[in-house]
Amino acid sequence: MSAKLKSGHVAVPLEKEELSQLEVLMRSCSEGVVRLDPGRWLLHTPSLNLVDNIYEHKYRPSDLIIMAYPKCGTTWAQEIVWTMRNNPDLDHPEANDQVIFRSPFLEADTYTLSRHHPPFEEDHPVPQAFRKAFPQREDTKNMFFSLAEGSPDPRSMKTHLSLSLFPEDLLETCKVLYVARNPLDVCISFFHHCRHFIVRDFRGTLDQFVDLFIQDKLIPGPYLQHLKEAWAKKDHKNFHFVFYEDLKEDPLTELKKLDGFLETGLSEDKIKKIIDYTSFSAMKSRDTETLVPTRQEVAKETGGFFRKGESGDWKVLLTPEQERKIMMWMESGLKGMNLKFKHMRRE
Ligand code: PPS
Repeated sequence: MSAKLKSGHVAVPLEKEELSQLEVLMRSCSEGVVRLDPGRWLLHTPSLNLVDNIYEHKYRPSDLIIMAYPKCGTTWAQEIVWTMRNNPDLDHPEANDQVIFRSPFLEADTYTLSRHHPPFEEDHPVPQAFRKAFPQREDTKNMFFSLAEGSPDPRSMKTHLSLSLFPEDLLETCKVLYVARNPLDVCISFFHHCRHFIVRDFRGTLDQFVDLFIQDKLIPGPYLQHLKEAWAKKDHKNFHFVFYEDLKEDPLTELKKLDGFLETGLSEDKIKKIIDYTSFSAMKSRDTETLVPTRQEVAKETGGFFRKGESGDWKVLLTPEQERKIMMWMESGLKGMNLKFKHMRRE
């Protein structure tokens, strides 16, 4: 049965055959997956109402939405933005709280609603934060989203959903920071992520993962369409498009641009300190346990969530054939767009 979303998208459940193909490789899909059109976005079936909530939410002028396809450096951008806006002197008492509480992940519940995620114990930080914020509430279905709704201004919120799943007037209401990353690196980082996080539970090979990636069969759907929607808005005054590769290569220039966009008015000295504070090694050293279950054996093998934090790491793992497939998919999907990524060649 199809369903119509508040955004106007039509959600159609994946057919049995397609779903079972996916389920074999990605057990988290066992509760059903829907495809939204237009856009071909994919969602876990139990999270449809959450996407409606996100669409209908009243965004505020002081909100900043950090938008990116998974593994493009969203968490890094969250930490940079939150620090620039809330902790420029690096002395905020909540700076060591989990980033997800300071800079909420709008659709995080989509992963924890699944039976692949055991219900949170009462003493887990998420229900504890929820109880503290909403002592009277009995319905605990979308705890992450409720925490995002209730968090104080100015809110810096993360999403992997694409622009078209938000209200049409989003950019007239608040600002959006978009982070894009070389698709070859995104594919490798996503592969490790889906093996690491039990809420994804990928059990296949890299070859199988590459095929799912270029066939747009990974939740939240097609990376190239995600990029297209963002690229179309790149000149909007409330939209700031940044490349992961540029942040790595020249963080000072990128953070100065961000300072202008966010209107934070920080001195070069403060920006330099924030660059050190949000470097890969600094963030990895502050990293505490993830809030959702992970496979420790994968973390040991790969380095965990803060895995490598490099550009061009795909060269180590992708075979020439896998690289060729991704390049062909990119060339045809991004045809006619002047969107170029760095570190796309082996030399
Ligand atoms: S998620 O789970 O989709 O939200 O992941 P996301 O945060 O978007 O991306 C994770 C990748 O970003 C790397 N990362 C960083 N790179 C450079 N500097 C800093 N500070 C940083 N923090 C996170 C992280 O290591 C993942 O990339 P890979 O290539 O897997 O290392």
